[in-house]
Amino acid sequence: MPIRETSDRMQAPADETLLTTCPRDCYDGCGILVRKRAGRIVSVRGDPAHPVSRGRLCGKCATAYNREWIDPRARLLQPARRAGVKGTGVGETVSWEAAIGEIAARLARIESASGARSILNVHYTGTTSLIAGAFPMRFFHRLGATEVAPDTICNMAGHVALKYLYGTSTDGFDPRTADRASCILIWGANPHASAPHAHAHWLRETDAALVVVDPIRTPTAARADLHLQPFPGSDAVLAYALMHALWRRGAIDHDFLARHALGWEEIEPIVTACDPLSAAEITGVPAAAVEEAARLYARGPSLLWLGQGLQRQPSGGNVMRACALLPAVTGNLGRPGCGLLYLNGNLERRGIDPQYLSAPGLARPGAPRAISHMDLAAVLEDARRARGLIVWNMNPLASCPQQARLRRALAREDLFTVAIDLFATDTTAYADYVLPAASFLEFDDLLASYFHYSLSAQVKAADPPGEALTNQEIFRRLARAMGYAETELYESDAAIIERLLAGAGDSGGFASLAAQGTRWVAPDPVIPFADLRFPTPSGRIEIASSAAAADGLPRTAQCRADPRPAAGRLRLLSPAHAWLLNTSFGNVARIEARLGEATIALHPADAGSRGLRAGDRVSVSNEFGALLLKVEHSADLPRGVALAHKGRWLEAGGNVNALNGGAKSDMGESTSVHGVEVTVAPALCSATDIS
Ligand SMILES: Nc1nc2c(c(=O)[nH]1)N[C@H]1C(S)=C(S)[C@@H](COP(=O)(O)OP(=O)(O)OC[C@H]3O[C@@H](n4cnc5c(=O)[nH]c(N)nc54)[C@H](O)[C@@H]3O)O[C@H]1N2
Ligand SMILES: Nc1nc2c(c(=O)[nH]1)N[C@H]1C(S)=C(S)[C@@H](COP(=O)(O)OP(=O)(O)OC[C@H]3O[C@@H](n4cnc5c(=O)[nH]c(N)nc54)[C@H](O)[C@@H]3O)O[C@H]1N2
Ligand SMILES: [Mo]
Repeated sequence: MPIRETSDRMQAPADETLLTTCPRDCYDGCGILVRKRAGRIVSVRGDPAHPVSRGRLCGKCATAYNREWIDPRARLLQPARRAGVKGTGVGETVSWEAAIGEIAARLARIESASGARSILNVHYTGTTSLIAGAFPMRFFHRLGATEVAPDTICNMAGHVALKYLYGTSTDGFDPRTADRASCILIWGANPHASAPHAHAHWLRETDAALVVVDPIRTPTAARADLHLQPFPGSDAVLAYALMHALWRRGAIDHDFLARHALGWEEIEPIVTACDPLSAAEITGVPAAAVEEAARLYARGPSLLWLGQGLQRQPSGGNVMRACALLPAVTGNLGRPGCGLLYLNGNLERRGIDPQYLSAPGLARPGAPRAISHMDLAAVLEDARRARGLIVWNMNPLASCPQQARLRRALAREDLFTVAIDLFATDTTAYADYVLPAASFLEFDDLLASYFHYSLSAQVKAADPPGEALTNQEIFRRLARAMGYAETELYESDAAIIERLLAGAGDSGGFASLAAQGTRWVAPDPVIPFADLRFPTPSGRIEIASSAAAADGLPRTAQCRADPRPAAGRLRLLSPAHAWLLNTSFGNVARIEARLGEATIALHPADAGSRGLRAGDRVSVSNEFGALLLKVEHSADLPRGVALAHKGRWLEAGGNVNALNGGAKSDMGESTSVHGVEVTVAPALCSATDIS
């Protein structure tokens, strides 16, 4: 599917233009050019001078930002109080004063009756700008609410695994060093969908050989020099087979390992035993392809991009720990063109103190431990543990596991629920109070890409529609109504931006960054681990980790795969779709029309053995739920694997998360959503029967 602006309309006449930055949870972090006329936005496009967007937004953002996102008829405009049955979304508008006063009174009552820990704080990255993403945490720390650990829905297993090995998960290679690489290995990421500009420019402009490891022949994989197509969850075995092939060709850097790593001797016997031929029986990847990947990677310098899809497996932490060994065993670290990347999220590299932003110091002794998103439904249905719920920057009913159970829990009359969003969503329909949020086009903020080492300005282009307020202003008002005295709770956006920019060394202040849009953290590329010191307990790469052992995990990455699905079942992958961005844009009419009915893609042989033709309606089910989907045949999938993308809203009673039982991965209490197994059979009933 082409990723480009959906219309090449004549540029609307404008009397003012300004630069801003896209804050979606996306690797790209595009620069945006907003054109205004008579104070109103007339177009939102890619900034031609921006190194990432280069004058074009992706199709999904260009569509949404020029339509529903700036259309007051589509947006939430005023606070509303529930006036109907939970789930119907029926409410009556109320003033901000009334809404904030009533919410504060309810929260105070819950706190005195059952403790603030019985109020759940559910949030993620609906917007990733720094203040709108983190400032509300100041309020929640002060309140003493139970946080639902945000990364457990996305990438926590990978973070935990990389910290054991390298001491950090957020200091990846600088993409600008790609010109020095002879090979780029993309393992379990699909930038064609999830980083469309990196796919269109960064990957196209490199001379490096491109190797992609993905169970699906994605457009990213199809364009690569080499595609390895393992069965999902078997990547740790593939990683060991690759290390075996590297060992055979003398590409293991023993000198580097002796000086900078601990524990090679503990995995050496596994490496030497895991020959690509035996591994092929588990992974499905032919030995010759592994040998070829080893040849390309061994040439070096080589970059390794470890995607987030990679670790959303039952053994996702182990997978990440095994795959991330490659740079260590070949000495591909600390030099330009070398290294690995998971998420370049380290704010301190930009001179920004994350603790300042979210003020954990406001928490009082005995603050509750965070829970996992995998436990959200169970906790919410338990009246002893959950009396209140505040949701912001997230649409959990569409994005979280155990959808049917979560829906029942949200319907609890005695669960006091507040939801803050731009739009009326599946989740806001269950809230007692729905509060309208301002979009990124409506306030100033700062952004740090998690792929590029950059800092960007988010610049106010218009007033919020109706009475919508920024997340941070909503929580300032709530703090005031709760009678809190701490000054951190009231710090203004302008003061925060000034302080952040001073820390980041931007002497020109916000106006200067806003004129520029985006700047690199430093003119020269960042080289992580240049001194070959690692922030682990030993200061070395911990191939064998005592910290992991102390947490009850194996000392080293294991050479094992998730079990294959039981007979008759398929493993269901639900990764990012090129025209959706998580659950955002699931309500954009043009995108809905383009996507049409929700589908499940099956290998032609898996479809054939079930007597299913393309276009048939099927019931996709397991012990957690059932969905009615339309069949597509796809030879891009291996046998035994089905594909239904994430990000749709709950049409016909549910979306793909109706099938997600919420099993935790092996590390970080994180999601293993790509480990879901389903049965696919001809539909015998209609979608409404199923719901
Ligand atoms: N089956 C399956 N499920 C998945 C995944 C998967 O791979 N498969 N992936 C998971 C992953 S990786 C993630 S990150 C989660 C994401 O899941 P979500 O966090 O639920 O999705 P988002 O689209 O990021 O954002 C949710 C909401 O934020 C709102 N929003 C946007 N800007 C603002 C703002 O400024 N203020 C407020 N208050 N709201 C705003 C949007 O309108 C949207 O409703 O989904 C997870 N769910
Ligand atoms: N267009 C678009 N862009 C997005 C998002 C979106 O929803 N839409 N979501 C954003 C968010 S929150 C995130 S976290 C990122 C995620 O973006 P990515 O890091 O690219 O991760 P995913 O899209 O979950 O999955 C990427 C690939 O991993 C593959 N995969 C699944 N299981 C396995 C496995 O066992 N082994 C291997 N080797 N590969 C496997 C899938 O087939 C898929 O092609 O994208 C961000 N960007
Ligand atoms: Mo994510």
